[in-house]
Amino acid sequence: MKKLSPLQKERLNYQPKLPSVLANGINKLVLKQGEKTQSVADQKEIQELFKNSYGMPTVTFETSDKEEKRPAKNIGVILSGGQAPGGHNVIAGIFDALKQANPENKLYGFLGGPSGIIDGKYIELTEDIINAYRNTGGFDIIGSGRTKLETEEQFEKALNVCKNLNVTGIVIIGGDDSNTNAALLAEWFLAKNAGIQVIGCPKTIDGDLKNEQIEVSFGFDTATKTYAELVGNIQRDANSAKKYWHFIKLMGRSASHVALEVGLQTHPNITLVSEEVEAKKMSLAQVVDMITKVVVARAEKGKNFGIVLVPEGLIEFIPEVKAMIANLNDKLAELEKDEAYKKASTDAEKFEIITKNLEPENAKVFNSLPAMIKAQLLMDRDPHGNVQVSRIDTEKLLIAMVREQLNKLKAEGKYNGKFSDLAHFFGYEGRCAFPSNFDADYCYALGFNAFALMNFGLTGYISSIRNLTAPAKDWVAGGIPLTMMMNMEKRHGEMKPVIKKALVEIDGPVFKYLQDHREEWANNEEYLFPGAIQYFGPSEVADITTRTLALEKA
Ligand code: FBP
Repeated sequence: MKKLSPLQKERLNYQPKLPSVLANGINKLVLKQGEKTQSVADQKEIQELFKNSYGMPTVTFETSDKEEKRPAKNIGVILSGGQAPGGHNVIAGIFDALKQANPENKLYGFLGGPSGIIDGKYIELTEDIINAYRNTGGFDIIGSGRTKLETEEQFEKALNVCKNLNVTGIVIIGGDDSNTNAALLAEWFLAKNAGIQVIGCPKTIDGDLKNEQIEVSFGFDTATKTYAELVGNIQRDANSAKKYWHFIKLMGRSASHVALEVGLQTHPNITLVSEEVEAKKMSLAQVVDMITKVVVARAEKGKNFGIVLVPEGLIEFIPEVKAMIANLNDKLAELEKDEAYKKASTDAEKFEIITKNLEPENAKVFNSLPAMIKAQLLMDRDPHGNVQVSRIDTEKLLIAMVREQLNKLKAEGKYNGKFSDLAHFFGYEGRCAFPSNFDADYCYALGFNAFALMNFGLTGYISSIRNLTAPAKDWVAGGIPLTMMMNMEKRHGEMKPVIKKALVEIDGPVFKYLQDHREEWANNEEYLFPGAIQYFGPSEVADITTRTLALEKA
């Protein structure tokens, strides 16, 4: 028997809350169809690519007095992409719903992400296994991976594995890219008349898989609370010692929801928001200027310390850098076959070849960056074609550029402060934390609901639990067609159907809150100290969700 920490033991006993409609019993559910749907953009192209699964209606559940037990079935589950707190509870929710529907039902977990279903690597998830993981963080119950499911060969293999196990339904728990995989697989199974359903679940700490019906992706609540605790602690330290400027990069590959939410929970001196930088077409120099002004203003008041939050994806949102990266992505794809590039053994040699291949204005931007950042930009893309921004030291780039600017100002007699910097990156620290009560409940409900969608024979849907600022009993359960969230985007140099990312809306209430307060936060020490996530105690401490959700739903 493995040793458990006291909190581990306590959390295993936590009973997640379900919306009343689901708590009444899986076999008492009735399915209500809503409006037929359209994709968010590029309707013609998406309809053409998803002939069998395009345009389906949204659905919600209600309860009836009659019970209806369906024949036994086997279901498979896949954890896909980056870890997010609550994944184990999604699986526990699926398992409990499935066993409640029919004790003969079986749940298989495909190991190591989507590759598990291709390679036929799986385990049967039993009561004992599930019980050891309830309300815990991490994805270690079955592991995760980033394999992109998109080729005919992969689909064929997945079909064979499912046939062998008599699996007639797969739940894919993932972010935008993984749910794009789910949509492609659902469509392919329909086209082949394979009789295998696919249901997605909205996961990602980044918080960018959301829309009217998907109010938040799971993990965002816990991850942002974890980072907010750390940022709060650093603020207290900075305000005590009064000698460091802390530049803190926060995870969130593309959208700045994480940085913005943490900013609202802690009130640091500066919170950068990538979407604002892009909307205002700011250059890197202008971003640096904005930070430098605050550093100088605070120094004039004798405050040589402060906190800057930097969203992980910032670099890709600075228009000049974004254009350069797009050009670089295309060129790197071509250079994969170039002998001279393949043979280049030093960074300097690679930079030279890249410089020759880029458009002149992009080459200029590329070469304006420090060698460390240039080398990081050349690292492998992830399987979905994304730059791995978690490995780019944007916070260090900003520190170096702010320092340079301050040195110039000092030489001109316009700055007389002291700039001692510290760089931090919080990302992996938050992805496997014990899920907050909100995430524990939300995830369990998402999983339970995913099985309910499957029990009604649906495919190509994502599990949707709404009305999340209300008590869990009043949450609304249903499903959204995956194609409704799709548009066409360039990936690996080709136009592909993908789920559209939800970026921070700079005319939305969350960003507006920051905008209304940032001057005050820049100049003063309005720091908030959220402290550690509380799992027990008063509901207004232990059960509250994010400022983002509260402001969006207000
Ligand atoms: P998902 O979109 O798969 O949820 O992952 C998001 C994320 O946590 C990003 O915030 C981060 O940039 C990335 O994963 C890191 O990826 P990896 O775990 O492969 O290093």
